[in-house]
Amino acid sequence: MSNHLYDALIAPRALDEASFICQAGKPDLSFKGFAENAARLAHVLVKAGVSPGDRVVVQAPKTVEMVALYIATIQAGGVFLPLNTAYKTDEVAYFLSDATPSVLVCEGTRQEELSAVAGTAKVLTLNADGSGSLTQDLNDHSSHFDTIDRAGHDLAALLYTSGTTGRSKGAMLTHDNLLSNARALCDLWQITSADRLIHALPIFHTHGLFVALNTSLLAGVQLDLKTGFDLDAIFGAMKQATMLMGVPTFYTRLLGDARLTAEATKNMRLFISGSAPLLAETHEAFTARTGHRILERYGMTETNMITSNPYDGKRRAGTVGHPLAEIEVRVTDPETGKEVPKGDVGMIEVRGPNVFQGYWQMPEKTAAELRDTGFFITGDLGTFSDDGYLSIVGRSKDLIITGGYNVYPKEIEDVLNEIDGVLESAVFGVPDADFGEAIIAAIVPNSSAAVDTEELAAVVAQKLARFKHPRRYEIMQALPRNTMGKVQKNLLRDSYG
Ligand code: MCA
Ligand code: AMP
Repeated sequence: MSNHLYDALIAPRALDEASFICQAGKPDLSFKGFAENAARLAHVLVKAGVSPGDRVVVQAPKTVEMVALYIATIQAGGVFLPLNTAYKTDEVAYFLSDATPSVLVCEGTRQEELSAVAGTAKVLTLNADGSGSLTQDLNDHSSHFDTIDRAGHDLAALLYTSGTTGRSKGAMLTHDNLLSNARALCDLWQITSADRLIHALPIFHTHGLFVALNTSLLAGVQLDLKTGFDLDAIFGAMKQATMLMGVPTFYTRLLGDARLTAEATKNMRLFISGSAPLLAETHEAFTARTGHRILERYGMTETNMITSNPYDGKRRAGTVGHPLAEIEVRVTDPETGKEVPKGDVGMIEVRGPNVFQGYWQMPEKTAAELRDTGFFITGDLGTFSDDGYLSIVGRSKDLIITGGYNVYPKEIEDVLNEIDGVLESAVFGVPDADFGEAIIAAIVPNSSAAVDTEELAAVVAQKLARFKHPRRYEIMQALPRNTMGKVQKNLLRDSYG
């Protein structure tokens, strides 16, 4: 009997009484207590109808119980599919119809609206305080569960990532995709059981879910689970912690607080940044204030982590470092797919044990982005320095990254274009001191109609998660286009940034 991921993450510490995870308002749990709760939850999942390979969709507040549910799904042979808690019912309905899960776990307050779109999935609830139908009879179940066999090539997770066509794609990630990456990161970042991680990221994306949790479980790190990014909580936690993983917004917000000093961070060993570009000036300002060099790394939902600045060597601001162990990165000409000379800018492609198996039920999209040779075409443009540091210099995909969340303009434009009185729209990102980029929508009304921006905002609010809402609407007579008729978003960015 073997389960590739579970056996590496949980089995070695299943009897360990050392403290593992804490969350305000809840008793601390040891590794053993955590593993037992995960086993009980695995029984609940099986009772609810989860068979090996079934998807378990979770849209629930961040809790210790949700972390255990992730492990329970793996132990029960299921495929974990977490969703951003900000997604509206329309958005969740798409994921449910595409992934056809056997179980949906959601917050009690949303049970009714989500049950209406859940199809045949059994709906269970999990609330912010850990209560709900998922956990209510937990102690009736055995703390032992006969782990379901799963090989390295079996699916462990399906993570949706939005696309340039506006339709989200489910990235199929195997047990080995996740485990190989966690191993590479633990080795490189020298993560050990002496570490304590401040976990303030959401657990529905790769960063907070896999980079943070899988490495912590693998190395036996203590987890200080925070439900969100709160400066008071972070400064309090830094006294005992050794590591923080965050998006650039974490670091600009820390820098905006006078409490950020060398003294306040003296117990910390490592600050990691990723998911969006960290400005070189943020990097330098952080060093000046604390003496710590932030370690920036680069990854994607489809690939987990790809490159990282070195632990011991020079952490170079404005670069994302070197490829991780066993991962190949090449920079190619987007037209020919041929590698370009070092120093030239091209498409970043990646191959290795980290690369996903393709998009769920989308063979054409998979074929377009995953070459027969195993190289995945990231859509990011980059260049290697002579000494092998990769810098990301742009994106060939029309994508906005706001506070570490990816937003594809097409999805918002589709909603706007449907509204009466809107002839066409163009959504673009402009620099923002807090979120890195902020969303703006340019609207061209029908000649006969006058559009009311408040009405536009109301429709968008009903259909799309808050982080996708344009911060501003600009009404114009026509969109700037090039001779090919393509909207020139760079001109819009220049005018309205
Ligand atoms: C919150 N709001 C946002 C965002 N977050 N708007 C745009 N972009 C956002 N990211 C909205 C809120 O709903 C609120 O709206 C208003 O902005 C102010 O919220 P605030 O309280 O200041 O925000 P927050 O709750 O403190 O959240 C900011 C945050 C959070 C901490 C940066 O967005 C966050 O945790 N981001 C991390 C995302 C992440 O994990 N990315 C990893 C993806 P209102 O005023 O109307 O209430 S994985 C990935 O990208 C790859 C694989 C990788 O390499 O890691
Ligand atoms: P996602 O599709 O949500 O997994 O986001 C992945 C994208 O985030 C990548 O394709 C990059 O464009 C971006 N990204 C991740 N890490 C970094 C980084 N350190 N610097 C710049 N962009 C990054």
